[in-house]
Amino acid sequence: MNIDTIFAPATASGRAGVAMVRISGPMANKALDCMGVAVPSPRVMTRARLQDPTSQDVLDDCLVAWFEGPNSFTGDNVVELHVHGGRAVVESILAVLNSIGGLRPAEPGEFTRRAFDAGKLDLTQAEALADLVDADTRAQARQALRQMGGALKTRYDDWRERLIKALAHLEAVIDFPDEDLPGETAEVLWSTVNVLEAEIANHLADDSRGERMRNGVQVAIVGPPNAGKSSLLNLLAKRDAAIVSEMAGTTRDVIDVHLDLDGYPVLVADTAGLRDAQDAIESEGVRRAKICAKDADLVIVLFDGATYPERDGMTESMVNAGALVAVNKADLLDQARELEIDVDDDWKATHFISVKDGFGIESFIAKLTQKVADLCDVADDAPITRARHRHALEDCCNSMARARNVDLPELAAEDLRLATRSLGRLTGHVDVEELLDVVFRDFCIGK
Ligand SMILES: Nc1nc2c(ncn2[C@@H]2O[C@H](COP(=O)(O)OP(=O)(O)O)[C@@H](O)[C@H]2O)c(=O)[nH]1
Ligand SMILES: [Mg+2]
Repeated sequence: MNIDTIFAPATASGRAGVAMVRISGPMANKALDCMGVAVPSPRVMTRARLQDPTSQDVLDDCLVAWFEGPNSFTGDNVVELHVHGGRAVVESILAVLNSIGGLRPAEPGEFTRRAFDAGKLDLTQAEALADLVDADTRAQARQALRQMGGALKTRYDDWRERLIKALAHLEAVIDFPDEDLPGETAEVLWSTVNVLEAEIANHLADDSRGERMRNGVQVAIVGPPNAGKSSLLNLLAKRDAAIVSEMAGTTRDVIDVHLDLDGYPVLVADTAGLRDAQDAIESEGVRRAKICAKDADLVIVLFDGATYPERDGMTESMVNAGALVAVNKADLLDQARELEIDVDDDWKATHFISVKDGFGIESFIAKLTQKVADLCDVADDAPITRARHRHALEDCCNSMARARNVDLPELAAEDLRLATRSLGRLTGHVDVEELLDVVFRDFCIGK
């Protein structure tokens, strides 16, 4: 049981219709009492008048919800004060709570930490909760909600249980070498390990899609100066994020803009035009543009229609397998609209667009959206969403591979124990020994 009673606003600060202040801990009901409110029926929103305990001033006429532990988010006694969202109201309530002995302001993440400690959620669900709060797009929110619902937890718990059973088999072989163990024990154990290794490897081979969904797909627009890169960025952003000018070399630094592309999170970078730069600053800009393209998940290579069909060599070198290639200023090309069907091989996969008059933009954006979706959509409903997951799973696979390759069963057991611990780290379970005891108790050793 937590000794401290903590409190904090659960809603963002600033002017709003309603703000929610949460109190969690053994003194939560006492806090209500101090403010002149009788503890209401649990889980029923109840209207109440909060009073300052010293001056008896009314702090707010509000709604109060009472959750009696352990049936609450944190597992503690929890009070939610749904008050009017003005700064003065919230501040005065926080000041009163602070003045009550045994209450203190919560640390960041402390409510969720308590929920984790109380076993209300595992680490992957706690992470998903943070992701849901941070989600900017629908697809991100969907992914976070699935993970919060236990999609990863269920899978990792299942793997861990199976591995612990395999380990228990191995321990039996070690501890009872003279017993008449079922003949297939070793076989069963290693086939379990092999199947698990394959399942985890398959889960890992997702091309980081879940992580990309969480962080946003990095898209870089590159091309020669004046191709219309900044104009394209502004069109995608639906605002004047970058300066557009007929002066070549206007964009010198990388400009990032967050976009919601049909529900998918995208971070588009506008870059300096690729050319042999005129000065040190521009040359640094070109260097950054190249790095940006290299790090990007997707590169939009934009050629200048004013020079079509001549291709700029530096820009051409940026075309990679997944690149989205376009020629801008199609309005300048009389033939361009016919060229769409009759371009030579080199230009086949190219979109002819005009940021100026909108020609080809719709299908260009549709293609961009499709590519972005391909980069973060997973068939799996429980993708890896953090590097932390990836590292722990890789450690687990490495330990299993080592276990298979050592001669002594004692050494193999140690490696399998490390493998279960890696899985335990994912969900926050570390009590491997304890679970082994449980499994062992039920384990048949032929007696
Ligand atoms: N004719 C025409 N001009 C364009 C088009 N898109 C951009 N421009 C112009 O091309 C110049 C360079 O554009 P900008 O976006 O700054 O190019 P950047 O150097 O690649 O970023 C500006 O004068 C734009 O107004 C287009 O589709 N057609
Ligand atoms: Mg520019």
